[in-house]
Amino acid sequence: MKTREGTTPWPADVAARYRAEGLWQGRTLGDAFAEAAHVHADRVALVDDEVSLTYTELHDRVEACAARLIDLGLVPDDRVVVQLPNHWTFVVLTVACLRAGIVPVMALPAHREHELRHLVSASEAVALVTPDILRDFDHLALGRALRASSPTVRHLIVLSDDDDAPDAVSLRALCAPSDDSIRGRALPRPDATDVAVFLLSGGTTGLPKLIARTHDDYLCNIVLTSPPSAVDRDTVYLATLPMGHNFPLACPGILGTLLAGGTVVPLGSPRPERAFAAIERHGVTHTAAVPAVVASWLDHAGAVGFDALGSLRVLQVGGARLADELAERVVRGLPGTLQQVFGMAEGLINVTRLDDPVEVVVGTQGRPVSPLDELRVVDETSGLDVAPGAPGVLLTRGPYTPRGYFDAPETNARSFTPDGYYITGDIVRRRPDGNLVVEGRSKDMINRGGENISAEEVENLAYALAGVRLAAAVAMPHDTLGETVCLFAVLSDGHDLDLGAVRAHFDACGVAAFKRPDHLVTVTELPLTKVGKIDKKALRERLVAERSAEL
Ligand code: J2J
Repeated sequence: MKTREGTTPWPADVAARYRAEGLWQGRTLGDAFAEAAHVHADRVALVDDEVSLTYTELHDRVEACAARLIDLGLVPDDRVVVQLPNHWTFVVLTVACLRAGIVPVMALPAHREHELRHLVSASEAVALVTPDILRDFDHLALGRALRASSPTVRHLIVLSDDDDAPDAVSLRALCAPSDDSIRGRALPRPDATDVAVFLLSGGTTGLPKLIARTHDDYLCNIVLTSPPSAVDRDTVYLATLPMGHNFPLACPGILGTLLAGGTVVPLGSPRPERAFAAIERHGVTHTAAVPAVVASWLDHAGAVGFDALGSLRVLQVGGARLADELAERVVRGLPGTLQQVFGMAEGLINVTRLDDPVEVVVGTQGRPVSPLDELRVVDETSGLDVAPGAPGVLLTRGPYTPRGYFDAPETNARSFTPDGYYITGDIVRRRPDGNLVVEGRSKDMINRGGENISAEEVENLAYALAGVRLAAAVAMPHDTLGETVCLFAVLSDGHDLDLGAVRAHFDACGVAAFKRPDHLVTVTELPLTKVGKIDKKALRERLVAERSAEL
């Protein structure tokens, strides 16, 4: 299938307006990078423990990588599932794909067979890019198994220290400087309206949905998020969140930094010891984190002081609600300015501005980055707009919010209104100054330290366990992660179950480890709503009540 066939276009008059307003520039991300590389030629674009590349050098490797992908037989619009740790090769490969019109599908390092198999098949990927072994997990073996069983995957591309996998293509070799055989080769040129990248949704109903982002809309996303974070040629951006996630990739993140002439520093772990060392060593000015990571940085700074962070100018925090108390500690303690970011791979990005009063920065999740972002806050049941300032479900559409998930008509009927608003499932309050406060969620998800987990997916996996008659996964409040996964289960007579067995079962199913239940509560019955559905609200309230009883 061509990617275009699975996407829901913006209505022609709306698209024309975005073009007329200059939000859609008719430029591809690859061309935008090539222009930046020309302007910032000798400045350092990408640096880590292994390489330090100027814009000219990075551009050369990008062009070479694109040519080598074409030599492998890949053609524009081919999909490539990319599962890489934060590493310089991710940047070269991603920009090379953007340049040649090959579409990366951004998997996360935590994904396992269950998720990758789905991504490969939903995107009809022709290639899979993985590390060989990462954190004791053999990605190469899994890659081989996926290739063997997939009708579409032809190539396995592997990031490895020792290139001893004869049946796989070496990612390092793909990302090497150009040589005479490929230098100056003409490459295909995608159109700005083509799909540039597939991001993943948190997935309310099971496995992640694919979100097709066009060059026009994703460049718009980057261009709009850059000024509010003051990203410019002096920016040194540390990427510790998984680089294929929308937040570090393009809000403004890696791509925003590269288009501005700044320096990107990939780092494989957000652990405070490593992050602090990288910030000090590279003079990092900007970074993005989820609240749980920020909490660990604050704790670490409590022990070693804030000296290593002296260069930090902007700390973006998002992915999950930052508790006001934690926000205050950041504002008081950390050098630089806190920026709250309430964003989503589906589009809409809200940010607090760097010159906002402390009360806004601490107590809100910011406001949209574009005046053409349309927002409605509606009553969950009636779908009508709530009174100004009252909480309701956030709906949105705009120049960088696609009108549907890729090739998913049924989900789209549930997740989008007929007039094209994305139903975020987030419960927000809009203050008179336009800033949003995220109050909760109507979608059945658990946000575990910024990882969005579908309750339904956890329940489906639980039902495969012998003896589970009824299962309900709900969020359990947690101090640093915000929420963890609590599984309530009603067992059939004569059956027993403990948490260890549940977690072992999830591992055996090959699902990402963050989806494993953290708690198991076996019960004889589950509360039901009036229409007979499992009453998750009651279960959540029970967990909250039990927690406060413990305190
Ligand atoms: C509360 N909930 C939040 C916040 C996201 C920037 C930042 C984050 C994401 C992201 C992103 C939140 N407070 N500050 O793509 O570009 C929850 C909401 C939202 C969902 C989206 C970006 N920031 N959330 O987290 O697609 O529930 O994107 O709908 O992974 O995370 O998740 P995701």
